[in-house]
Amino acid sequence: MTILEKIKKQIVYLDGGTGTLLQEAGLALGELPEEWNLSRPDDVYKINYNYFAAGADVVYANTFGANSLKFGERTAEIVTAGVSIAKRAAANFKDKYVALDIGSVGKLLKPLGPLDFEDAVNIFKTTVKAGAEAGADLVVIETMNDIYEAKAAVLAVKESCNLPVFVTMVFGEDAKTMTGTSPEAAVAVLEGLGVDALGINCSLAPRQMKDIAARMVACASVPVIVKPNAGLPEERDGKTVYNLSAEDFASDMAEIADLGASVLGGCCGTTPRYIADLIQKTKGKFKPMQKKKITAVASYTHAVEIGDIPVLIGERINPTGKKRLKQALKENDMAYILGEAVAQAEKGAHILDVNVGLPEIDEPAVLERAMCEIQSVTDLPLQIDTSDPIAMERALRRYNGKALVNSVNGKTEVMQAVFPLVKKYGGTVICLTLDEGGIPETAEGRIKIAKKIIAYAEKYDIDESQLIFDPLAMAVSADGGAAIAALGAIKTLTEMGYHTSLGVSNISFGLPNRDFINGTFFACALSAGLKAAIINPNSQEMIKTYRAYLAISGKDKNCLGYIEYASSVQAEKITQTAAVQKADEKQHDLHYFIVKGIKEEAAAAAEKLLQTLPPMEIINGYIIPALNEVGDGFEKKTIFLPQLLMSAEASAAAFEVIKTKFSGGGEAKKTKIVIATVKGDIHDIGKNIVKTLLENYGFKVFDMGRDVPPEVIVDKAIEERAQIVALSALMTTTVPSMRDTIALLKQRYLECKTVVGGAVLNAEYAKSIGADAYGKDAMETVRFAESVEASII
Ligand code: THG
Repeated sequence: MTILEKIKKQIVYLDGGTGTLLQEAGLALGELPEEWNLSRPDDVYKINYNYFAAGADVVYANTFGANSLKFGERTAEIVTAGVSIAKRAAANFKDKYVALDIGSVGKLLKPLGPLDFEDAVNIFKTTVKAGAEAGADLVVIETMNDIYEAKAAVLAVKESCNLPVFVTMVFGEDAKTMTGTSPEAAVAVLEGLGVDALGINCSLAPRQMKDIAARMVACASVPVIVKPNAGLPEERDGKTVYNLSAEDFASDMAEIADLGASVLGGCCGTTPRYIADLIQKTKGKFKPMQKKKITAVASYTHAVEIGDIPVLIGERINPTGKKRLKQALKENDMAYILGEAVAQAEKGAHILDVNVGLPEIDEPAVLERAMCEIQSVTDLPLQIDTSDPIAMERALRRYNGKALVNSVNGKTEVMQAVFPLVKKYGGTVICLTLDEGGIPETAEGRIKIAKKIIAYAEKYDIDESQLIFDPLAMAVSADGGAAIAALGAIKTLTEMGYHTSLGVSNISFGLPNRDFINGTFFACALSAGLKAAIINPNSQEMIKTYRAYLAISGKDKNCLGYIEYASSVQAEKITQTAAVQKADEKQHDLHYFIVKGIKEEAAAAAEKLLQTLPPMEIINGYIIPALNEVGDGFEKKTIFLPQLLMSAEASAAAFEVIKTKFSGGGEAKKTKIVIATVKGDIHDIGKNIVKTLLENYGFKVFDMGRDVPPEVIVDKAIEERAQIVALSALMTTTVPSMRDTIALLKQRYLECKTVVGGAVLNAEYAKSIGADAYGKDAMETVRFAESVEASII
């Protein structure tokens, strides 16, 4: 039986925490675990063997960190050795599988970090090719904090071999990944990419994974993987231990199996004993996954379902009839597009259409760039609107989410170009009901084309749940029957169980006061069953129609949405009459551009303010309040890490401009901070984020890099008379060296405060190793630094 057959028939058991066992076998601090594939193959073999013997069906080869960033030219050799060892262990049993194990490359992808998306794909490819050649049965991509990196890894697998691929992401207790991805978004993106099983691993105990697992089971069509830690970490006698016994772990896992997760194993701290107990307690609990037939798109943070509640797609990023946008596109002026994106999001759009098609521009390049930049200012899912398959592929490949694809139609040539892209990258597709014969005049003609498209999509293994039909609204000024035909088709398609979309504003081309027609047509279309409306969200006529429709159709419980909307409009009117000058929506200031993370505009706004205000007033009146607003949002979880960093960058851009006007110091904070990833740990993603943010808040930061010995950190703190030492560690194995650093600091420089952070830490643990504060995230570290700053003034 292949692993793909097996996961459809029974619970499949994975192994436990290989790292924990390597450590027990004597892996030294700072030593790369994958080195042992060459230097101590017998120890690795024993670990693999013991997990198989405990009953695991699948063992992860010791290749988690075997990538070319860490091993360079030796990568293939290390990977081959790791897979071969696991295969030798598997050969002692029947029906066992070896997984090539792939973890994060250890650097963040652009725009959050330094690594280009395609470079990440290539790094993963080197590992995948070696692992596939060495005979792995499947590939597991695990412990991913960033869905974008997971996407790069999946593409690398799909483009290098035909092996099955499983993906597990790391979620926090707030049910979000580090970059803010929800379980539903992760499922939409990963299933779109064609993974064979997906789920969650590391960071949490089984109990804390329950809700997340349930949410995944509710929307996934492929088996859900749950691979938790052996409880929460605690420090005992200088060692990290996890607080759940094998028995308790297994009992909690039984509840997770009852929820319907069916690929089970353990992560940090779970020895073969845990796997044996897990198997005992969950045997026979298998529940096959049902195909969910959910129609959804997703950004990197959240999924938007096309279904019961109609969704609004903002049409404004489209050069049709817009001189200003055409000019912006020709001049590569992204700021204007970003402004349109943010404005539509504020007006309540759920998805943004992105169309940059102009004859005189390089559409593939501009579309890719526009998609990437728009994602740095809004987390709404995007709709790729192009008829150029090359532009479509580039946008789909680089999009950090599952896109809405606008569009395919019934022309054979177009279906042959679009469907393979949708199959490869994932996407929900808008299908225009036109073909070689044009747009049929009648509703029946359009339905016929819809059926043809469904049959054709099936050939590419694209389920009809991934299709939305757009029967095309044409100008009613040119053809009096245009609206009737479109509405008839919407109604019939809805009755047949299909989702529909329309470019609503098409209807009014050539007429005066287009909003009047658009609003009424929109109401008719909603009433006929329209599920996705491409509209202008800046039009009050359209938004009011939408809000009113939801209320009168019973889709707005207790009319709460309507009341909120209608009273905000009322408030807007009052402000407008009271204020002497009419509120001009486009008149945004520096504060706004920092909050929204629009770098260029922030710099320009700072430049302008400098003509009338002294630098300090700009900093205190605009920059700091804006950063605080974003920081508060981050703490309340209304804003996520990517947006936080974009705002930090925008404030840095403004600060650069203002700096030039400073005569003397005085602006900077007094607190000096030495920051480092501790000895033995080479992960610096978290540390770099904290550093960026601290600097943007005006602190003087000395970055010591990663794998830094205690003496070096303490020497630097003393030399600079630093008030704070900030320490980062990602791995359980390196937390002890964090404690050593704190101990040495207390010995030699007692006045200095310490703040610690990292994936395996928590407040209690931080306290137990003697830290003054636990930086749960970057923002909390900033708050701590601010409290120290306040105490020295
Ligand atoms: N179906 C699908 N996609 C579509 C359409 C559709 N994409 C494009 C279009 N139709 C929907 N988008 C728009 C965008 C702009 C306008 C109409 C539909 C529009 N623009 C004004 C003009 O041309 O005069 C300019 C507006 C302004 O400057 O304020 O009307 O049907 N799947």
